[in-house]
Amino acid sequence: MSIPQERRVVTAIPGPKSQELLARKQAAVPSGIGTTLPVFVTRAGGGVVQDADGNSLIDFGSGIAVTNVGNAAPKVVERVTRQVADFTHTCFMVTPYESYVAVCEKLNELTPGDHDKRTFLVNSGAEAVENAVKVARHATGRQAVVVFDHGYHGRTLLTMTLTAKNMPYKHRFGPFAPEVYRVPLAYPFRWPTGPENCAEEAAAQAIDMISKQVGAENVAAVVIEPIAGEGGFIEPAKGFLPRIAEFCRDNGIVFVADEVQTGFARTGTLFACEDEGVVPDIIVTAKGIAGGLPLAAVTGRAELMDKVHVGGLGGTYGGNPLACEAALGVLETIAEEDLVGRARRIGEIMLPRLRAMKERFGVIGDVRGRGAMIAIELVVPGTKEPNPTAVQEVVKRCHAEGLLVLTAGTYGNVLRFLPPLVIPEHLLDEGLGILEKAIAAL
Ligand code: PLZ
Repeated sequence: MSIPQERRVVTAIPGPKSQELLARKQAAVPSGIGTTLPVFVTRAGGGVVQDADGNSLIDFGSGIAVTNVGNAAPKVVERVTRQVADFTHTCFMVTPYESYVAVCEKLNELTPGDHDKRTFLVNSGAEAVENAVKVARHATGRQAVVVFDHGYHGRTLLTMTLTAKNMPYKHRFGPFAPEVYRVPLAYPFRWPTGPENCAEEAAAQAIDMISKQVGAENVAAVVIEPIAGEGGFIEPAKGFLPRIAEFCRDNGIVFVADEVQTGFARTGTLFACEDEGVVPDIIVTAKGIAGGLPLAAVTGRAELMDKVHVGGLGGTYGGNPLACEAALGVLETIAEEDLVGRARRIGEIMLPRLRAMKERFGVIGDVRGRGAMIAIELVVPGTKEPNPTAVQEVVKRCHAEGLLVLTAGTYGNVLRFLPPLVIPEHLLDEGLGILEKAIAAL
């Protein structure tokens, strides 16, 4: 790896050069575009991000679960470089090219289920979720869409409506799209009657609400993240997802898995649905698909996808040739470097360390996640009261020490860890040490 795999903090974070750039940002970019950690990046790779002041930070974020194969992964660079010299765009709907088809073939093969599938490509996770809903509505002739508490699906009008949390995603951005209904999610840590009853009770409540308030026969799609991402890395209690999928099957409802954040080896399986053997009718992917080039995909049962009339789906840039080459490079890298195994290994290192910290620190209420999608939920010690202030404190200390961590959660009280799957173990270890010190200092 050409970038030294080491943490190096040589200035305050952010340093003077980053501060200068930050001032320019503030004058040129609206404040609605927030910044988690205001260091300006010059290079990144493996497990580190380098900034304009010569600092090298340990990356526990992967650009929000995108650079699973690492930044500028060799296979991605090689393919994209070749492609950029050959041609940069034709529009696949005008004159097609092979790489688009190759990505779709790969996704049809690799996503859960051995049924006949079709895939089409778009630019972002939100666009892919919107398109999944379009296909489900068209194919079923129904309109209602059911989503879950704590869900996140994007920032466009429809996907913002599908998203659960008001602040910052929906506040003053209404009116919202019609025919969207929200039901409870099996959130084990916060289930009123305890985690052991969570799956069954949450599924029963969700199904009861759908049946009574909407009518199953009016529902086009149920859209769910197999692990809620922005909502706080909530892994639904085991049994919940299969029960909801079964209900969908019994009632002709399209079960849509939003694997935008969980996909591409992140959780220790290629897709998170595989954990409980759930086979979605449509699976939506983005983020990790192309190492950071803008690409997203909708993969679904051929008989649903092929119902839509010619010209009913598409977009100017969807499946851009550079992004498709990147995706092929990503899929090769995942297979050749066994990144599914690497994700599991990361979980095996992180979870015991974090569970030991939970024993030491009452502020850690819950440790959860799978593979390299791990989180801790901070509470007021001795209670389950969300503790977003403690999260902010810990994040500040981690950033100052050169560890890039992200937050999440409906209550803003979750620290989430999404290292690139290629992160060297010594950096993982060092990062956990910094985190532990930051929590101890509370
Ligand atoms: N579905 C499950 O996680 C994007 C959002 C960052 P786009 N999550 C990161 C932010 O604050 O905007 C996401 C997701 C799930 C859909 C999306 C949307 O994907 O590529 O950001 O549109």
